[in-house]
Amino acid sequence: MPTDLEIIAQLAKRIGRKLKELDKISYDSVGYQLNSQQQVIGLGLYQCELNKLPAEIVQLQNLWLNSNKLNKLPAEIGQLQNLWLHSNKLNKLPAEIGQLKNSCQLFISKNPLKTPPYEIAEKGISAIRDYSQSLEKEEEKYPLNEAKVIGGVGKTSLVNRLLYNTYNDAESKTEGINVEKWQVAINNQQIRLNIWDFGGQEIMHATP
Ligand SMILES: Nc1nc2c(ncn2[C@@H]2O[C@H](COP(=O)(O)OP(=O)(O)OP(=O)(O)O)[C@@H](O)[C@H]2O)c(=O)[nH]1
Ligand SMILES: [Mg+2]
Repeated sequence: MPTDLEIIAQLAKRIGRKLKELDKISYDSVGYQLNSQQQVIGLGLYQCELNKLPAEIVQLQNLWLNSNKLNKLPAEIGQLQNLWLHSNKLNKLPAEIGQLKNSCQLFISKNPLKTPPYEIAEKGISAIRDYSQSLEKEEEKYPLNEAKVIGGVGKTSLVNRLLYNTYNDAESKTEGINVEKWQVAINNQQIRLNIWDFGGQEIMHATP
């Protein structure tokens, strides 16, 4: 397991920015905050062109990611007390955001948010949780189908274009499998589709 400081060093390299230790993180900080055990408890990445949140940093308490290009959040965001996502490209919040504590502060303005609608998201975690639960109940009424995306280059890009009409020319490689839900109307019938986006590497290991 890399230490928190090693993770910070890797992250700094990946985004090509210097990350400094700071006493306090605020909306335009670029740096990190340590506790007395040298654990990173706060991270600010203002305007860092970040399009994907590294999964390793999700044990943090305070995460400030204002003015980036995030269009997805990892599902594992459990421990946060403050999550600042002002000015990103998020059009949906993962259902796992409902697992955050009700007291977690979420700042989500200036995102092209569709699910949940912005009016719900700004009410906070418990409103988001209620909304995704009611959505799940509603969804259960429709038939569920599965689609598996395997093959050469461009799987994730294809899924993103279909679901979100976005394209990222620096798409990072998919680790494992990423399942995206899509609700689509075909011949006037609502259909639920789970799209399984496989990482190229993993599928090769799994099929000797
Ligand atoms: N020129 C061009 N580049 C593409 C196209 N589709 C994807 N790419 C680029 O090719 C790279 C890999 O695309 P991904 O969509 O991540 O490919 P993937 O099949 O999901 O790859 P793994 O997750 O590693 O299996 C990214 O840099 C994309 O921007 C395309 O149609 N044309
Ligand atoms: Mg991929």
